[in-house]
Amino acid sequence: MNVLANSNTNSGTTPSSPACADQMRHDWAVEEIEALFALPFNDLLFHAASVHRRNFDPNRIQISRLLSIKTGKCPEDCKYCPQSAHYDTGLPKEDLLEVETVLAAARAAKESGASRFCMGAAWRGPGKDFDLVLRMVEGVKALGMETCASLGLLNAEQARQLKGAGLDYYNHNIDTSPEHYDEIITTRTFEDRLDTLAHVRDAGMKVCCGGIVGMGEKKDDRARMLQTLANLDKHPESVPINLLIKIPGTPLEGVEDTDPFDFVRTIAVARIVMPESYVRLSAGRQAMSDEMQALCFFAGANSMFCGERLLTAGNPSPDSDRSLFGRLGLKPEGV
Ligand code: SAM
Ligand code: DTB
Ligand code: SF4
Repeated sequence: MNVLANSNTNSGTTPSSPACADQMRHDWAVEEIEALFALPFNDLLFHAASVHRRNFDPNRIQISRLLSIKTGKCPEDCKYCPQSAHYDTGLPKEDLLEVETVLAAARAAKESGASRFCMGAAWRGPGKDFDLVLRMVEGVKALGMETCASLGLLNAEQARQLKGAGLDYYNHNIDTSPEHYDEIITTRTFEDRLDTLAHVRDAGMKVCCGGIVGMGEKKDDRARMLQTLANLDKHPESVPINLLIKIPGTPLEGVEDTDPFDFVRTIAVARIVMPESYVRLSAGRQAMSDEMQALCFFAGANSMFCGERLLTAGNPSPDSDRSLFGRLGLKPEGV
């Protein structure tokens, strides 16, 4: 199979003037995606970079800022997560933050160059404090920022209420392949997650959905995870690819390290199968070299989280990110 059939050497085109539009496919066979993963690294990166520059300015990165609005004590058993009540990770637990505290953080994020503010809550899904979260969304939207929230499972009504409050994106990851899923989470199913994504779409919000690399999955699981995302009726507008942050106390703390090139391959394949989506280089950047991050950008990553903290885990300092952007000639989107 010629998996390079649609690549060319075109460079520097922008989304408004694609020289050769990439086909938006929703019928990827897993064998095709595995064949992309199996390409020689240089061929894969060349293909992905070609797709990237046909659809985006390759030197612009969308910047989001995360805030944990409710930390810890989560009833779910996600084996990677510092916030699950099932594991002792020593994390200080907090109730829902005050609306004003969240808005002050959003103002600071905007001043530091973030265009999107993402609020995460360690919930199975929204509960009694949901009205306060709706006020947070309204307030962040009124600042002129893009809004995103990650609150766990949603029903149709909750999705409508979030849309009504001004939520632009909802983050809900599939995390891994359908086959590997039960090894990682038992308290909610892969289908539950797909149902939430459908409610988000039906309510008219943009979908932010991706997964994690480095949880002991096989290479085929990465292909199946990306196949699931690419074969959704509509590609998620934003696809976070997280490198597992190994959290002491979680069942995955001792899992084997991922080969950095395999992580870059995952970014590249995501870029090829979802040509118009933002692919986000997400959690795990503290464990990556500058060179590895540069390869991820070349392979098509064009979004990231900036700020010292993700939800509860660390992230590179704003100074080191500024320096990296300067050295690579990258610019934040919207500046
Ligand atoms: N509770 C909500 C949920 O699960 O949808 C929202 C927050 S949850 C922390 C959001 C996502 O963060 C997870 O789906 C997972 O992909 C990612 N994540 C959590 N812990 C991580 C870790 N240790 N390393 C990498 N990614 C992680
Ligand atoms: C996503 O895919 N990654 C972000 C966001 N969506 C909500 C969260 C990463 C969390 C990393 C662990 C922590 O900070 O607690
Ligand atoms: Fe809870 Fe989300 Fe962490 Fe799972 S990933 S334990 S749902 S906070």
